[in-house]
Amino acid sequence: MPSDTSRGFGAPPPSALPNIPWEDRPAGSSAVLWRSSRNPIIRRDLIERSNSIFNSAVVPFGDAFAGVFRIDDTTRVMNIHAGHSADGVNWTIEPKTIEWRATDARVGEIQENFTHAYDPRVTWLEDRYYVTWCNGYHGPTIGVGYTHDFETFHQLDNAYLPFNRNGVLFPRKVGGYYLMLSRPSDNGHTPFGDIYLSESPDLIHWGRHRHVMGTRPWTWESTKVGAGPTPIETPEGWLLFYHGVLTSCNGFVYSFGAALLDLDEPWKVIARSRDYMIAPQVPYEQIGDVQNVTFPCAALLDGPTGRLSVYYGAADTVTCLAHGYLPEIVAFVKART
Ligand code: BMA
Repeated sequence: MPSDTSRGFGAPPPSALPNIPWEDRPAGSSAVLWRSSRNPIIRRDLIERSNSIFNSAVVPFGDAFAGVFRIDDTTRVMNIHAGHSADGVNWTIEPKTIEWRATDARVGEIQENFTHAYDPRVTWLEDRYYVTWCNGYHGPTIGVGYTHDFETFHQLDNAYLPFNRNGVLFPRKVGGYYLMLSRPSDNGHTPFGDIYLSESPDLIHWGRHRHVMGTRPWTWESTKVGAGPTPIETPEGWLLFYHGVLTSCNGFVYSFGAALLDLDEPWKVIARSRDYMIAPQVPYEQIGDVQNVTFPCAALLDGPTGRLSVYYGAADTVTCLAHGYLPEIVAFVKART
């Protein structure tokens, strides 16, 4: 637990993050994002009865870091757990799953049907950390909840009808509404998927759904795309890391890149990288419970230096880090759009 609780309890995370987990670009590399030499930073069996820890979300919290982690247990139930870290690399993860307190009796109706919770995102919004995740309710849909302290968690209603995945909140209202990206899907390993944007006055009722972006034939993102970390506000637009999937003769291949969305009308894409930034190319991304998966769910930014660190799941088994510089990432997105 962070010793200084003056931040993280009701105060926004700082834009300067001098303690961001970081490694310089390796000599001789020209990659826009490079992998941490400490990968995988979280091994699959960090806690008891854990089969795998991946596709997880991290935020600054106090003088340290907190997160919500996807853990598939040894029964292969998918659920989410809170965790803390002083340096963003070495994590202490709660052995118990998050116990959601219903914000009203009707939320209890959806809790009675718990089947699974996975692929969390965490977003500082107004005065608290919101968590969105893939919540099983007659199939996958998007669960929404919040916490002030990563100890007590409160659950709101699901955002959408099933089937939906990859629900990602914007970190502020735009045009007077809360905004969320999502990817309508099917009840299986969905062989399609575009990113949509929905708006809400209260984080409960979602509507005015707009198409944001779809697939691109004959590329790394030809089968489906899905939003990754919370969009990052830049003067050039909202920077959205997203995963793209192609179907090879051995199944799905999950890579990731980024796009820039209009600041005021984020359903409009300003630029989008033709090339992926990370694709499964090293053993811990290629070999695991699901081969060939790199799946980003969170990013940290040190504003003054532009240093940016992305947390991504690898091969549905472990959690990894990659690093880059925000201005270079934006330039990469705009260079070959
Ligand atoms: C998606 C989700 C992700 C997973 C990916 C690859 O449908 O289940 O959690 O990383 O498939 O298996």
